Amino acid sequence: MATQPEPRPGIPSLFTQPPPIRDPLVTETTRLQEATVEKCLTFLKGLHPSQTGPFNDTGVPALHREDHVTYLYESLEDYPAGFVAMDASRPWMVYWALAGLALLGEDPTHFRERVLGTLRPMQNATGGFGGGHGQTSHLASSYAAVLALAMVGGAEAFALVDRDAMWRWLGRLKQADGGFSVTEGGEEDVRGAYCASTIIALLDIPLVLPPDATKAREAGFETLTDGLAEYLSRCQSFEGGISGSPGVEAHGAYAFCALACLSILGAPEEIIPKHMNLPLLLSWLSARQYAPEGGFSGRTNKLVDGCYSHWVGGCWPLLQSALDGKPQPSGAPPETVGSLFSRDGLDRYILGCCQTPMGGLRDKPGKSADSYHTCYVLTGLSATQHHHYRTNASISPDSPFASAFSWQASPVAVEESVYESADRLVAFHPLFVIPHQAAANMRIWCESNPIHV
Ligand code: FPP
Ligand code: ZN
Ligand code: K
Repeated sequence: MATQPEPRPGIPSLFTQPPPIRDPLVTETTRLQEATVEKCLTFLKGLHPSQTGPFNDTGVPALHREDHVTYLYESLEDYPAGFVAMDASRPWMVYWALAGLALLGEDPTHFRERVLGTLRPMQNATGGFGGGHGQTSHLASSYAAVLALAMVGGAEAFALVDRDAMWRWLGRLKQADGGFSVTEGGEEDVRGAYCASTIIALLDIPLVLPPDATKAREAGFETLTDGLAEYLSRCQSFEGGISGSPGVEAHGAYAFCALACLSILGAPEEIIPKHMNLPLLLSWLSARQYAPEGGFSGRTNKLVDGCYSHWVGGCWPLLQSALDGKPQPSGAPPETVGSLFSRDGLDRYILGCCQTPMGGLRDKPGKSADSYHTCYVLTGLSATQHHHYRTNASISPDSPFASAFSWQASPVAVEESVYESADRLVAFHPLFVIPHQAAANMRIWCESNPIHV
């Protein structure tokens, strides 16, 4: 029998051995799970030939910062013909690259001219941005476009958005059940709710319903946000997780959309327990983190994936804030319930299993890097490196979004972490998923340049 090579020193046995309890019923699902664990274990133990290190004394490889920076710059260049399907996601490509670069400490404002030139033709006169020039407006591409504009910053970027047309378009997307469809005549789900509320909050879009918000008016609503929290509440499933729309399977990506949307609409400690069964949600969300992998899955009986480092990982600061309660009058971080997930486990999965040898980050070992995973794996790493909390000092104290603009971050001590100080990333706003200052600058500029409706 071949002897198993020893893991690198400093790694707790939780991350070097298969789980002690296994499902006795063997199915395609359990076989895939076991194969994934085996693959991840080699990387977690630091033994895969592609892992060049350096490894620290907790057995964790360094973040290959320069390689990831190069990968993301390259992601904004030309693509071969096989990438034609990405032509409907061009604002996303811009957002993922800029967000990833910002997390890594690069300055996204250098891209201002290029981003303005790229996004300008994608805006439609009837409101919103399409995925490319000549394409129908979609809430997801509009969300990505608005976040990219916030990151490059400056009056010209903020003024590029036709906010009057955006307001009217959002009114036409608002549905009779309180939610938003993602495009006119298209499907309605919690992505729509989150993308719409992000756009409304960052661009200071008037809340009053526009004249042609027919469905919302007929339902008796008066504002774009009426009935939205109640709609999200109906998306909590029997498992305690949150689904894309009422009655279907809970998924981590939708959980983030719903919890971030609620936390835009109100203070987490009030609005989340009011509209969600918190104990059930905590139980489902806790079950998303796996051992030994350390990463998160998106749903029950599925595999870990690096992008859930953000979609699931990003739920934790919001739930922590809900449990911590009202912000301190002093502006100091609150007494906290503490970490609700294993930061070390997630850091080990990200740094050990998600870095690709040529730069860029991935879903899991065996998969290729792409800019979507690079962005959201890094967002998750940044989230583990910071305590996110709210203060009474909102940059928009008198607006309905006072709470959303009151978040602060303080670094988690590197001595208490499995990564090194050189691996530290920039803190992101936990609701808008861009740098804090980028969100603040866009909101402040829009407040001082209101649209009159
Ligand atoms: C399942 O894919 C994934 C989903 C049902 C949701 C995907 C949505 C997002 C990632 C983000 C949406 C958010 C915004 C803001 C647009 P799968 O079956 O391939 O993956 P799984 O096995 O991990 O569930
Ligand atoms: Zn993924
Ligand atoms: K450390």
